[in-house]
Amino acid sequence: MNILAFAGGVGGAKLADGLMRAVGAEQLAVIVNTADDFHLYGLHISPDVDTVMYTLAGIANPESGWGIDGDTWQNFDMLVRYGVEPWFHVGDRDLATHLLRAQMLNGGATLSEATRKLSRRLGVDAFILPMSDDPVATLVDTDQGPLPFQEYFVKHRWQPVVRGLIYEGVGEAEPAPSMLRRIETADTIVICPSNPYLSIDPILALRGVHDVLLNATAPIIAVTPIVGGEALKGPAAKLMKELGVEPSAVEVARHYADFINGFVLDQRDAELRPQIEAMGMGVLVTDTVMRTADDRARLGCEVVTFADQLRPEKLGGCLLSSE
Ligand code: FO1
Repeated sequence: MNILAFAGGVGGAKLADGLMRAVGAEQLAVIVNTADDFHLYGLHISPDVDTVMYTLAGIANPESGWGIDGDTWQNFDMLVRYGVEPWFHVGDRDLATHLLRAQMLNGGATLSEATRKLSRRLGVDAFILPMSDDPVATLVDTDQGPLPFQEYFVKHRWQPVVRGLIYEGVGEAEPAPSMLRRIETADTIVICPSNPYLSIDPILALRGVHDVLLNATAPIIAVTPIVGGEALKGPAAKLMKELGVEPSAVEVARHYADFINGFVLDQRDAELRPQIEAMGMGVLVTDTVMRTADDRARLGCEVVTFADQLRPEKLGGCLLSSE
């Protein structure tokens, strides 16, 4: 059983963790958005990659979902003392990741090589693959003018009204090594409950990815990031409204409809099932809200089992018992 997940920030990392618990780390590869990456103090910050890596290593901050549990902010205080007005919080432990990544990148390693080394050293056996080794940067066109992604998201707390999104560099960027082959050979592909526009679309926009998904033999399952018209975390619902799309699980399913075979809908939205089935895909209705590690594992297991029902020859997959 070989599971390939597409993920962005916190929601995606949680389901990736659930899939890892359900099938075992060796069976899981996670392709992670890097269009949120940026440079700060000369360091390459890769927030979504780190969120997935820390989550799978079991050291993510449980409250925020990003950063490291129990981290401290001495470097932040020192930056303030130097007269800097920092708006992006890099914890002291998190800083070690950025220092080592910078050392590896400056020594000629690619982002995917650096990620492999860092995640291995944190004891992560799942394969974490940044979507590209080339720079791609989301530029958010807002009512306050164009904003680099982290300025929109963190500095302005996603309050500016969004008019459009540009994934700068995506046309020239190569998908990460092994990514297209992994899509072709996966047994199951899972689009995690990440923001479709900010986290998943940059991956889909890379050359060849959409076509390979269209031709993939594996069942492709998307899990809703929208429940009851609201995002569980972050700006997905607000962004959808601002882009003229109704913030609803139906619209998320429609967004992916040309290449997915199955959609996981939250039980609070069960009445939307017929509308999604009418798009020609299978629907699993369940509790998609992941508060605890057990919730993640349960959802991971349900997604894997659902995928198995969508293929002609059953492979099984979930290692967890279903008591
Ligand atoms: N998100 C915030 O809202 N404020 C921060 O200061 C912040 C710092 C930060 C540092 C390292 C890291 O890996 C992630 C961090 N995030 C922070 C989260 C991150 O910027 C966003 O959640 C993602 O880019 C969106 O997926």
